[in-house]
Amino acid sequence: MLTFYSDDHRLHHGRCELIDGELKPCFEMPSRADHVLQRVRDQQLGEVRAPSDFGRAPIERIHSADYLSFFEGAWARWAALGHDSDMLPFTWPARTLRSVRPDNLHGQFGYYSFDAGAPITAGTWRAAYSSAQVALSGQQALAAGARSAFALCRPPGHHAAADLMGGYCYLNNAAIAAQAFRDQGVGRVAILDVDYHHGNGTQSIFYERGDVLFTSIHGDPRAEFPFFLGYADETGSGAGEGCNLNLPLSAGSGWELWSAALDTACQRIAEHGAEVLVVSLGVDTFKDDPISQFQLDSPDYLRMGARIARLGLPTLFVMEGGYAVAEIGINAVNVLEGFEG
Ligand code: SP5
Ligand code: ZN
Repeated sequence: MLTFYSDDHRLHHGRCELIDGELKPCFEMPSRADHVLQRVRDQQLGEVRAPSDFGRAPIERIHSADYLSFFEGAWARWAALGHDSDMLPFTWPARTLRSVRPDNLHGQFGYYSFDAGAPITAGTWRAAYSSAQVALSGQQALAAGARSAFALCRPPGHHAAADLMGGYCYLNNAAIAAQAFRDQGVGRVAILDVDYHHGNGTQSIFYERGDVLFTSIHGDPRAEFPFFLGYADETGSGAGEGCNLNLPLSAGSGWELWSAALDTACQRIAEHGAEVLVVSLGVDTFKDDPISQFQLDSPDYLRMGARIARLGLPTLFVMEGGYAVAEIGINAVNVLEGFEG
C-alpha cells in the first residue's frame, strides 16, 4: 500500500490544550506521526511518497472562504500584538449569544472554533494545509487505480466543520478527499469513522447530502467529547435523511461490541452502493489510550482491517487520532496490514 506523508506536520507543535478542565501539554504531538511512519517502514508496507500540491480549490470545496482566511492569517495578527506562543480561543457564541462575527481576533477565534483543544501556532496553517494535500494525494492515487492508499495526515481533521476548528483538527482531510472523489465523478462515497471520538465535523459537512454516507463508531457523546453531536438519533436531514449512521458505544467497550458495530456500519455502506470508501483512521480506541475509554488490543486492528477489506471497495485510509504514542504505529499499520490480508 502506498503511504503519503509530509514532514510539514512538524510545523504544528502546540504547547498546551484545555482538556477536562485543565491546561495540559498537547496530546496531539509530532512524535505520533513519527511512530506511524517508522512502523510503515519497519513493516515494509510499501512506498512512502511526498504529497503533490493541489492548491486551495479542493479545500475550499469543504471550508468557507472566510474561515480559511481567518485561519491562514490568525498567527500573523497574534504575532503583530507581540506574542510568540500559541493562541487558544476562550469565548464562544453559545446559547443566548449571537453567532455574529466580531472584528476582534479573540472574538473571531471563538466564532471559528468549538473548544480550546486546537491551538494556533506559527506553523499550524502550513501543517494543516499540507495534511490536506496528503489526503488529496491519497485520493488521487485511488483515482488513478490503486486499490488503497494511506494518507498519514497530521494534524487530524474529523472534528473540523466547514467553518469550525476544534478537537486538534483544523481542516477536514477526510471530507476534502471524499469531496474530491465526488468532483471527479464518483457518484456515491462512504465514510467510515473509526476514531474513538465522534467525527462531528465530517457529520455536519455531509448531513444534508445523500451522496456521501457518514458512518461512525465512537464513545457515547452523553459521556464523551465532543458531547454535543454523535447521538444515534442523528440520521441525516433533507436529501441526506438516512445517510448518517452513528453507533455510540459505552466506555469500556472491547472488540466484541466494537466489531458488532463495525458489521452494522459495513452493512449500511454496502446498502448505500458506495463506489469508494474513506476511512477516518483513529486508533484512540486502544486499551491504553490516555484520553479514551475503549478496550481494543493491537491484534484487533488486524481484524478491523480485514473486515473493512471484505467490503471490496477502493479504500483511502486517513489518519486521525491515537494518543498512546508508543503503540500508535503498530495499531494503525495493523489496520492496513489486516486490510491487505
Ligand atoms: C482527533 C481526535 O482524536 N481528537 C480528540 C480530541 C479530544 N479532546 C478532548 C478529550 C477529553 C478527554 N476526556 C478524558 C477523560 C479521561 N478520564
Ligand atoms: Zn479521537
